[in-house]
Amino acid sequence: MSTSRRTFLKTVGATAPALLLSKQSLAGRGMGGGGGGSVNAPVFELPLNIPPLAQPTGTDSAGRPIYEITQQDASVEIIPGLQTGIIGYNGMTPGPTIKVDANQEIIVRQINNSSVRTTTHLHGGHMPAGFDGHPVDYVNPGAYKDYYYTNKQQPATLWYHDHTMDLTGDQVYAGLAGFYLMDDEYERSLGLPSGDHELAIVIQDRTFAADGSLVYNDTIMGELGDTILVNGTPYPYFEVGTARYRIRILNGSNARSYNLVLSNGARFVQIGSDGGLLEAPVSRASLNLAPAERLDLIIDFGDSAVGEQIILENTAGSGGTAQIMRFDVVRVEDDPSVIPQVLRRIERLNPADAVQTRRWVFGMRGGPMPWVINGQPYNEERVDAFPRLGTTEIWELVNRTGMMHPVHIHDIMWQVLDVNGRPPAPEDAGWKDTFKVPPMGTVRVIGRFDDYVGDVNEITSAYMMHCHILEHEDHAMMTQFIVVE
Ligand SMILES: [Cu+2]
Repeated sequence: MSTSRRTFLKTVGATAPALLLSKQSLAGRGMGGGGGGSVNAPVFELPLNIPPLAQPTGTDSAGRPIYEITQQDASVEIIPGLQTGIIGYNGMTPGPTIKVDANQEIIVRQINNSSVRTTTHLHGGHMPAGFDGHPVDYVNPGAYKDYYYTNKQQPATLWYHDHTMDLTGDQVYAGLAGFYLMDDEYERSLGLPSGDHELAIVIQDRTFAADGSLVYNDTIMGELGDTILVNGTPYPYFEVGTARYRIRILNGSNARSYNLVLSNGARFVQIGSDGGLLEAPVSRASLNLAPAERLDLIIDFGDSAVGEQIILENTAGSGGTAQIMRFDVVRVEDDPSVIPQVLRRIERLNPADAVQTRRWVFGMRGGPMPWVINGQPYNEERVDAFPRLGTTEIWELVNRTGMMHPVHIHDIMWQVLDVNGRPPAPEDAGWKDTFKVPPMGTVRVIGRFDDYVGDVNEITSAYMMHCHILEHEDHAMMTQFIVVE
């Protein structure tokens, strides 16, 4: 590991993907209409990309499957006729989807053949300390790291992405993100839509220069693109039958939040959130989704006619960000799927069991690292909490700024106790790892630090808490904790 003292200067030098991202001013460039962006991305002309499933390449001495993923610079066609430089897992964005069962231990060997140093975090994963992708647990170009994932948790929609010190925003924007989907026998027995009626989509906003290169300005307030990609494709279409579909949605954008609706006015049925299934389905007309949050949804096309086209819209966007993708109803189908009224029992954590309440104030100050927690920017050599293994704590997330911060806590899943003093909405009442903390508001969450302890002398055994607007994270709205015996 690196123990070098971190400077708080954002150095864009040898470690930045400078060749891949053109940092140019957007001033004076018109926002395109329709598809948005400066390059006129096609709208509803390209089919939805489904990333390939990663396959194990072998097993370790304990019989655990090993998945090998290679991080590499690549040139890909995102906008037809143009080449875009990316950094991708296996050279693609999103990377291959890893699919595992809960409690199946695996090794993911991340081989860094890219031009930049990296770390890889499994977002939503509960894994032993030291494998969390700490920001300074660098994997240099030409090196690799075996990430040991125990998957000792409820099945959920996870994702793996870059988490490199100061450069997470740059390197996720450049393409380093992919799905990690967890399942189990119980979930498969529920009768939910499955097979080709089950898909995962990641929504990301990007800006492309006229030559096809990605434009990243590293705006301290949060990078907003003008073009929507779904699974790496601009404004795709997806053909469906007259049946229910299970669709997991990840907001993989650096900074943009979405408010999703269907153009035919139909409602969504939400069955899960960050940490897996809810106790019961929730009918929702619109879906507010902050960066890094996940939704597990049923969309029912059973009442639609063949030929109907239903657009997934974003009422929080305008111009090129007002539309996401289109579902084209192309065939009549029988639908054997069901939506059980009880999905999964959730053990309620009891505030009376909390041994500790910690208060974390998310704020802003002057200078190059303006985003702070409890008045301080992240410092890799400072650990701000040492929760004890097996104990329950309440964390108060206090926002002293005028904008929402999606706060993400690594290691364990949490339950929301209240938002500005009020109980969470049903869709936020399951297990979560990312919390929308409203402007000048407070969210209280409760969690139990089970299974894994770190080493107080080994900083890469710390887990992180940070804002998941990646530019806020990179400009220091991050802290770390080590779980101790
Ligand atoms: Cu933030």
